[in-house]
Amino acid sequence: MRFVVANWKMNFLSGQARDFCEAFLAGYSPSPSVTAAVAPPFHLIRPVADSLRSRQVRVFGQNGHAEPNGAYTGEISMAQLQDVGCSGVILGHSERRQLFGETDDALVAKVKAARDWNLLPLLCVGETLEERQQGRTLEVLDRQLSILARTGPTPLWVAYEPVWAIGTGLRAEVGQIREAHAFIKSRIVTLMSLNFGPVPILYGGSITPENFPELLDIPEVAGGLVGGASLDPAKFATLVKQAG
Ligand code: G2H
Repeated sequence: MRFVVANWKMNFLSGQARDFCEAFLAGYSPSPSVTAAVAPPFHLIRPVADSLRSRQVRVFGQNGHAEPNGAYTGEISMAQLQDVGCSGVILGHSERRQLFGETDDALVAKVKAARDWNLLPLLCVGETLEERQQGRTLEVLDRQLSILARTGPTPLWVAYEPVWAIGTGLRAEVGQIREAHAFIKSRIVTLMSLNFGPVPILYGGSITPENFPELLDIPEVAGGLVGGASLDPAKFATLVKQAG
């Protein structure tokens, strides 16, 4: 099974999302060997879920709060994500970590809350350019993954997203991806009892239909978390097809 997840980030108004779904569905046929998901901004979750559900495309949140409700202005809870049709949630994206101060400690509670509300956590990990240049890539991945020792067993997907490859057009090299994915896999096996089966490890960072086939050839890569290219319905349909 392979996995392709669209991370729309803070893009699209209602009409644009409607047009996307229409165009995407015209070029998409479900395959038993691919799980496709779209993570829209909050205001689009319900209409996108309604539109894509019949074709087995899953809908994820891009972030969620650990508390089920309460005085947290501007936040959305895992319960609310589930209520509007999500079956998973992206957690720990580097933009959340860098721009909104999301910490590893906060992610422990978020992963637990996602599990409690039957949302699949898609945990993002990855090093900055400075950390890579300092030879600290595996140390950073180790720290980010160590939260799993505190969450308890959970169904999980992980995305390796080197921060320097996100939205920059710079894609990590095959050797760098292999090394990081193999390390992530070995840490997950140590940190978690794999009661929920093997954990898929996706790559993310400047994926396009031009480079995705080469990425999918890497045995350690179970699929992709796609930002920019996922905003084009034809490109996203192509990426899902390539994974099949
Ligand atoms: C990384 C990725 C999606 P992009 O953030 O999560 O975005 O494909 O634009 O690099």
